[in-house]
This record gives sequence, structure tokens and C-alpha cells, in this order.
Amino acid sequence: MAKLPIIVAPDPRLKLACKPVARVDAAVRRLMDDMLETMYAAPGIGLAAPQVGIARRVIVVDVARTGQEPRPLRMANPEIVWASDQEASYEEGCLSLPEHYADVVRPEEVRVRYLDHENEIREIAAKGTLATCIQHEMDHLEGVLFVDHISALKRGMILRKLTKSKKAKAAEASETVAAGSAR
Ligand code: GNR
Ligand code: NI
Repeated sequence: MAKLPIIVAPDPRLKLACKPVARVDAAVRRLMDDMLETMYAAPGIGLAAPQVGIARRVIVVDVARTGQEPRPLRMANPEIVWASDQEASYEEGCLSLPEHYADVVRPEEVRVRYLDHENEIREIAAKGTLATCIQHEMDHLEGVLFVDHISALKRGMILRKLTKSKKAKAAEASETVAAGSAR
């Protein structure tokens, strides 16, 4: 397995609609396992392939609490086949929007059909954190981030802060390079 770098917004790779996988073969399985390793290391409760620069419809999720047995879910081509009319609001975070959180309203329960790591069609019913997380990951496959569900004012504040910290990091890196070549 390998830990992959996670892309931070704003970045055009987080805005793409991802393509389905033809089938879950060894390469897709490998991607799922690398994504799980990356997610656990972050740490996070979900990860979508576009967050590691792969524009494919693959997500991984594990909402088990720390100390509980891990319960990894590997999903390719996930589809929501039913969503409750009842909605619920959860405070969401995203590894691609580090250190920013906001309340997002979504259907409280969903049924999801997907291909598992053995290319078998499966269906699960999800509610609570699991339902929130799966919907959050599926949004990534359409190039949608949780900030796209909140007010333009809050979204703008978060994205401006991320742009600023990216610029500060880039300046720091170029100063390090300059100091190196002055030596
Ligand atoms: O780790 C994560 N936590 C989280 C919390 C509330 C709602 C959604 C999430 S998913 C997030 C990891 C991530 O960015 N997945 O795309
Ligand atoms: Ni996310």
C-alpha cells in the first residue's frame, strides 16, 4: 500500500466530474487500498479518488470510532438508489479544505448501490454519520465540495483563506530554495 498526497482547494482537479470504472480490477483494488491508507493516516472518515488526483468514481469510507474494529468500505461507481425526504444537518469537514468546518443539510438516510473490491454489486442502507460521509464523498465525484452547499459568503471566506495559505506556503518554499542557492 502507499500513502498518496491529498489535493487542497482551490484546485481544478477537485472540480472535475469523474468517470466510472469499467470494472473493479487489480488496479482499482490497489487504488482503493492506497486511498484507505491515505485516509487512515490523515486521519479522515472518507476519501474520494479526485482528492488524490484520480478522476474516477471510487470512494472509501470508514466511520468506526477510534478503538473500535475498523470497518472499511470500498466503493466503485456508487449510486444513490433512494434518499429519505427527511433531512439532517451535520458539521462537515474535508481533507481538501483543511481546518474549515460548516453545517451541511442532506437527506438523513440513503440506500447506495456500488461495486465492491471484488467487483460484486452491493447495496447498503446508511444513516447518521455514514449517510453524511457517503454523500460527501459522492459529491467529490461530481466536483462538488461541502462549501458548495453553504452560503456564498462563507464559501468565499474559506476559499480566500486557503488561497492565502497556499501562497504563503509557496513563498516559504521559494525562500528555502533561494537560501539554498545563496549558500
Ligand atoms: O474526514 C472527514 N470527515 C468528515 C466529517 C463530516 C462530514 C464529512 C467528512 S468526510 C472527511 C474526509 C473527506 O474530506 N472526504 O472527502
Ligand atoms: Ni471531502
